[in-house]
Amino acid sequence: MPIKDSELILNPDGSVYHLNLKPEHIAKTIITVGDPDRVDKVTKYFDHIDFKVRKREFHTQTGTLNGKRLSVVSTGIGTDNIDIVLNELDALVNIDLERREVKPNHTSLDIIRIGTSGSLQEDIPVDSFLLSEYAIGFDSLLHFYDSEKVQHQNVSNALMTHTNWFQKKSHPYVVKGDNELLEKLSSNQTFTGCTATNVGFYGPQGRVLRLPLQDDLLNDKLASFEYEGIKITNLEMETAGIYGLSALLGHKALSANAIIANRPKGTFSKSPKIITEKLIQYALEKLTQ
Ligand code: R1P
Repeated sequence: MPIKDSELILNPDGSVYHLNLKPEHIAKTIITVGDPDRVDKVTKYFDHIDFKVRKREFHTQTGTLNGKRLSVVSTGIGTDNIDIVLNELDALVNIDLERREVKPNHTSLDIIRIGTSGSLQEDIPVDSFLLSEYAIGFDSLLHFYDSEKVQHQNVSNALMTHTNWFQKKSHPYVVKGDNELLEKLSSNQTFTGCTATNVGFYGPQGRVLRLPLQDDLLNDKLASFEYEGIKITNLEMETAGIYGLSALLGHKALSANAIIANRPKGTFSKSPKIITEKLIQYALEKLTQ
């Protein structure tokens, strides 16, 4: 049975609905960034750019660097956008868009997030690089999929006990990044950690401007959590969605974070653009070696 028009939505030119891409427009290695303007900051290092398109917060460029074909796609902020980006990228390689049928042979993408993040640990300073071995989603995205098999439930159970988790918040889900990509991007310049992905930037990440929080101590409890060597290192807004959907769809994913804030110390990088630029250079070098 072909996938219905209302489920797999295509634009009149045959491109996927939000990303505006056709299969030939993307590489097998995809770098995701949050900010649409960060796409140029990655592709300016390319030897050649052969495709560009932009719609809403989704800006894509594809080209080559050192003979490797790469696409850079902006996701905007949040795992709600990640649902769109991951499903549409997967459709481009694993669904025959004309016949509206899942292809018999699966294609796996390498998906590398280059993003910014705040450290929860005093000893992971601003202006450092952190690779996410695990991610914990405080959003509910993965629970809408048949996803128990990719979740590390023992870790989330321990976390809920440790934090005395407020049940009206979504049930945290724990997912893992890809080991090969982690090894490829690791060096003595990187920390490795477990990234907490949250549904907002202010209250959900413990920031108080005018509104009191349900739990003032949540960030401290996240920072002191430890389960079988897993410690929560940093907070951002996309990684758990990327890891969860990649695991379900059969893609390899890794999130690389430029640490621009240290929450326990209350400090913010003096040069967030520079450290993000350095992470872009670092990731491109590792990916094209
Ligand atoms: C919040 O300012 C945004 O910055 C972080 C968060 O995950 C969120 O998307 O990542 P990016 O710099 O990749 O957007």
